[in-house]
Amino acid sequence: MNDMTPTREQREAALEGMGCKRKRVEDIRFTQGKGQYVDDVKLPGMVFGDFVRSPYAHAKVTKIDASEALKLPGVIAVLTAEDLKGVNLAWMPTLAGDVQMVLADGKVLYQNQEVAFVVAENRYIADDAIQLVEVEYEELPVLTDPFKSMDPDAPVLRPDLDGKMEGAHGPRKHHNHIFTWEVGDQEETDRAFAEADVTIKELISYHRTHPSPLETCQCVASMDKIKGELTVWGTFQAPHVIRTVASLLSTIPEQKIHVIAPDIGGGFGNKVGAYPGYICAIVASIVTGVPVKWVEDRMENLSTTSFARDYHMTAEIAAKNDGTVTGLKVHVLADHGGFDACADPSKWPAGFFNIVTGSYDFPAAHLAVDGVYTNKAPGGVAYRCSFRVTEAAYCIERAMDILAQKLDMDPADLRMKNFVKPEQFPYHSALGWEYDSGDYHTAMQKAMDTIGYRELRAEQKAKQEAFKRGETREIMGIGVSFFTEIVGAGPSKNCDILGVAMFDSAEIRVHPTGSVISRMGTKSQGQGHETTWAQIIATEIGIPAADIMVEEGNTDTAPYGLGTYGSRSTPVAGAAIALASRKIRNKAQMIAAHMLEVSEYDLEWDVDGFQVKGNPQARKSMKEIAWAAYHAPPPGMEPGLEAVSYYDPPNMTYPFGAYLCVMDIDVDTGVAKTRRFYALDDCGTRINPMIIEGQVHGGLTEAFAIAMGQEIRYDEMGNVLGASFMDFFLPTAVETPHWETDFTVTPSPHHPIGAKGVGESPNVGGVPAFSNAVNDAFKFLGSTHIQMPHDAWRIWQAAKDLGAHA
Ligand code: MCN
Ligand code: CUM
Repeated sequence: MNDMTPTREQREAALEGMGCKRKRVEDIRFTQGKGQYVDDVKLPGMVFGDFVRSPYAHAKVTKIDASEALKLPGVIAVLTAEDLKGVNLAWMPTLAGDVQMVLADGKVLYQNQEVAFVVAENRYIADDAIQLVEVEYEELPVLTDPFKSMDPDAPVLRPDLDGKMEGAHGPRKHHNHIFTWEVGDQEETDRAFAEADVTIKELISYHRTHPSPLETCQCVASMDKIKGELTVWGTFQAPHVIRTVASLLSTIPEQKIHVIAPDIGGGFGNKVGAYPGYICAIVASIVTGVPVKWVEDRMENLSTTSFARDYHMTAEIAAKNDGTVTGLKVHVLADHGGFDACADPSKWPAGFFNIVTGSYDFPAAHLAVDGVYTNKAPGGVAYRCSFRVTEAAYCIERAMDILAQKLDMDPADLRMKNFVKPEQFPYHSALGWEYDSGDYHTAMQKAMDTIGYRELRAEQKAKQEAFKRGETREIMGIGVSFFTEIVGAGPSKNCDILGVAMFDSAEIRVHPTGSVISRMGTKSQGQGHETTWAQIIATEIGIPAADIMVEEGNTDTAPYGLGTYGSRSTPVAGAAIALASRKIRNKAQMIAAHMLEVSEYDLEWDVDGFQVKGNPQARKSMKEIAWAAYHAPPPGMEPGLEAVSYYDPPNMTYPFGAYLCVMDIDVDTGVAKTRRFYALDDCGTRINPMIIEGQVHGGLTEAFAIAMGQEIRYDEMGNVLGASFMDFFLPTAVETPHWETDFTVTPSPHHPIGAKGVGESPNVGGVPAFSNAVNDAFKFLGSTHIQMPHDAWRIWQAAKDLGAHA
């Protein structure tokens, strides 16, 4: 070996494979303003569509007169539900088994609902024309409180469902009832409660909020009438699904529909579903024969496209005096708005909410969820939610704190006592899941040691005494949160979208010179797939990540996939990428054997090539093998070096984490300052630690926003409050606390590289950490539960109600 031959370590480092803090390759264009987003798509002859929207939350639409609007120069068409009826598109199916109006058909169900679609030469003319469309409404009684949805005299929101007492998820109890979903053993749970030493019960509400991505939802539809082909560029988290849905609805054959999701400026679950804007742009392009662009503004985005949460959870825990939990009962009232349009691919109407037993070994549990209609925008599954895991984690983490308080136990100690133990994995939960792997005690202990938990508790105690003596007006809270996530939708037994099983895919082609193009069925919206997918391939086939191009989002070139949401990309597509790579490596091994004139069984893999066992000098690098695959493959073998893999995961993955928040609160102003926030995440094998850290920083910032102020509220008239950045709390660097991140690694036993998802974990674990910190601060004054969001006004009010103000 001469001095110039790189060492094994140098060869490994050159790959920038798994475990490397590789810099994000996509950021080269993003940080220079060179991303190509939907609004950058500009086609010859392109026109613009925009909506006439309802000012009322509940009203009959008695008349729509577009004649004045049509007289405005530059206005091309005005579509209403009557026009859409001609193509059977006035209503569309939702991903939750309901139907939804595309344009108001006889009535409106929430403020800003789409009433008519104006198509004009430019945005400004469209906007002017909207003012000229005359719509007559007849107001109806408004229902915004989900607790009143099933009152006997509650207004009928959905006359289209009149008399239908069977919904997509079983029997309906009332005209505003959508479903009841029950899981677990009620009898056994009742018995646990009857025999309990201690029980707690609390209504824990998770308010309505919105993911509010930087880029709103938008699309450009272009129908080529000569070829009979439709091309749609859009902000789609699941482009292939949009193609299938578009084909089913339009009857255009699927091969003649080209769906392209270009760069996306954040999705956060807001861009999974299909919206009236997409349908109207497509229909308008078919009608007019020219490309039509639709771009939401901020208010439209916040008030009409998929909101998040609005879950009202009554949690009860049964326990022994020593703190051992024996039973969990949860009832959820779920506010789905005017249509059940949850972008939920699980087979259940409340997603994976049955992970609500959390990280604790509950021997018995029972869960019931009732979904109801209200005069609010539809949605509910978005915002780093893992399909209702955010709500479930908040519910159980708040409830465990309340139990600790009742037992006069430390909340961290209560958790430690009840954690599922390492030897119990794979663990079967009382509500039906099989947790793949975990080591909760180690993670929690590391978190407590790092932050100095016992010392902080001592400091808190001293502060409480000083407060009681009147020496300070500041109180201190320590928020403990330990979450178990469930991501990787999903095994076809658990999940599908309109009947399509939720596998994902990867196609990898190695070129003669040893560079690679690879395509996946997922679609990054900022998560960094172009960087991380190349790292998996680099490690698996020994070609440097810098020589591997990753492409997603074009349905013509990418293999069919179900898209990116539910932190599923790593658990599902990540596995497909590893398996496709291994197919390539297997073929490469045969080629190398031929080149080295040995049996393939005499070869072993070493970083970036194959070497003869016991004679490492006899080796062929992957680059050499790639050339040979095209130049001189073994006799009888097909030339080329490429592979495809479609992966249907055998189970979900179960990431977890321990989050601790230290907060100082001024009771006189209600201002809460986050002194420290420590987040330990375990997402199994880590592909790119820097990207994981970025995901955690982003998710924690969103969790902070949600817990501490962000909300989509409605008044009794159904006016949506908080639908602009004047009222909707979007934290900037000024408000955002400093994040301390940490990790443990417990690989998933069923995933080819042992990886679990991480994208949503910080929101799942973060919100309870903040809320528990606020609640922990006040509990010495006798409070058990203060509802979110914890903005300064509400904290001030809570302090006042507890008699803490002078
Ligand atoms: N990763 C890793 N090692 C792991 C797990 C993940 O290096 N063990 C990396 C992945 O390779 C990927 C990123 O972390 O680059 C996130 O991976 P994963 O957890 O699989 O999640 P997805 O890629 O499926 O992303 C979806 C998730 C969801 S559901 C929401 S909502 C959310 C989130 O990602 N939306 C985001 N993070 C976001 N980040 C940005 N910038 N923009 C969004 O819209
Ligand atoms: Cu639930 S928000 Mo993400 O799944 O796109």
